[in-house]
Amino acid sequence: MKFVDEIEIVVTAGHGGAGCVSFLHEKYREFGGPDGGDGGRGGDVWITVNPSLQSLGTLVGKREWQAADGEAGRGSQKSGANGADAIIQLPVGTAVIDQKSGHVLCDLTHPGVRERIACGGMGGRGNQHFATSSNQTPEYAQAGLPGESRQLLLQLKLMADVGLVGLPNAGKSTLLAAVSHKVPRIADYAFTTLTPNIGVIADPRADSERRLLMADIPGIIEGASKGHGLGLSFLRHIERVRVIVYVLDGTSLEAASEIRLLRQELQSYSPRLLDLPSMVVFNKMDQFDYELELGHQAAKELDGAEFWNSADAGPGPVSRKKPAVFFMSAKEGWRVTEFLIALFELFAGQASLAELALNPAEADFITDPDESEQADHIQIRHTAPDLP
Ligand SMILES: Nc1nc2c(ncn2[C@@H]2O[C@H](COP(=O)(O)OP(=O)(O)OP(=O)(O)O)[C@@H](O)[C@H]2O)c(=O)[nH]1
Ligand SMILES: [Mg+2]
Repeated sequence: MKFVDEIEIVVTAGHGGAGCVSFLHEKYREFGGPDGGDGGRGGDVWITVNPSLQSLGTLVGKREWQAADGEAGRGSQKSGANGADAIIQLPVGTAVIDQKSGHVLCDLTHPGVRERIACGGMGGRGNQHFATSSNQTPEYAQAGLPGESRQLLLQLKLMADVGLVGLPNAGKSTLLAAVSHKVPRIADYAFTTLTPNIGVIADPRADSERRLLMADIPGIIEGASKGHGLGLSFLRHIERVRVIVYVLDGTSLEAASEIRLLRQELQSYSPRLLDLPSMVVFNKMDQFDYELELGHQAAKELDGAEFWNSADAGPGPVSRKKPAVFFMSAKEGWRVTEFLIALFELFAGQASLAELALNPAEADFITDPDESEQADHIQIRHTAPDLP
């Protein structure tokens, strides 16, 4: 199914049923008085999380959601039935925004959330309630009230523990493929990844059963925060991550300026992202004699970069500390295990989203129909040879 992360829908709760005007006519009780029953309540519209959904794609064919109207009341004091509720199932991570007010009505950040977003109208009262001493035969009953109606914007922000951030072609998707069962599209050109991929990664240490969700998003270019490239449409998918991994093409000699650019774009999108703990990966090291040529130079350049230096001034957020730097090859699997161990260390003592999700296997956000059959179990590959 196509990956859809934003959609507008209209929801309308049910109209309340009308109250009934009726009079009791029985043998020997010809004027038995008013007995019109009440109308039923209109159904409500609810939103719930379905953890097995990966995108808003299921809503593409259904933009209007309507709960059932309440039934009208009947004679003999019979109330009309309440209208059935409408229930909209959404993937975890969806924000529900009222288009008119701009308010976020609810943010479905964890499974189990259930929110009423449009209330059904009250049923009208039947004429049985309106008899008075001066009017014992009221020819009047209340009409039901209309249900609430709202125009909603649904925005999916993927839920992941770790976000891979890098320029196009740096090897983000290759890294995700190296550490998870996910097989994203990988190719030697920019913007291979057009929609985010999420994979489940496992702690490689034998005594650990920990899991994390890792998001691979499309490459970031200058101006992404203003919508350039694939821009805002995917930056939102790293808004909720708790650790950022900067992935660099290690064969480029521009490490510091690349990280500066990536951080600028993150900051313009949401400054909070720079306060997150991070790691740096120099990828594609199999193409380089990194110890001799690039490693020292790039690491030194990065080491001295001004954006880490504020950390040295004293205690501050973890993010301001210099991140661990890994020279690795995602393609060959070099240093991938060390990288993973360090990554899991950052989550020591705190539960990951993968662990909080009801079923981690279901948290595999499949974004491409060709990829949908690839992941039926969690598996980690760390069998490739390490750097000599
Ligand atoms: N030699 C070598 N090539 C790599 C490595 N990692 C990735 N590549 C190659 O680099 C190219 C880009 O890899 P991708 O994983 O598609 O890069 P990406 O960062 O996801 O790219 P976008 O999705 O376009 O942003 C592919 O041809 C990969 O085979 C590596 O460790 N070593
Ligand atoms: Mg990619």
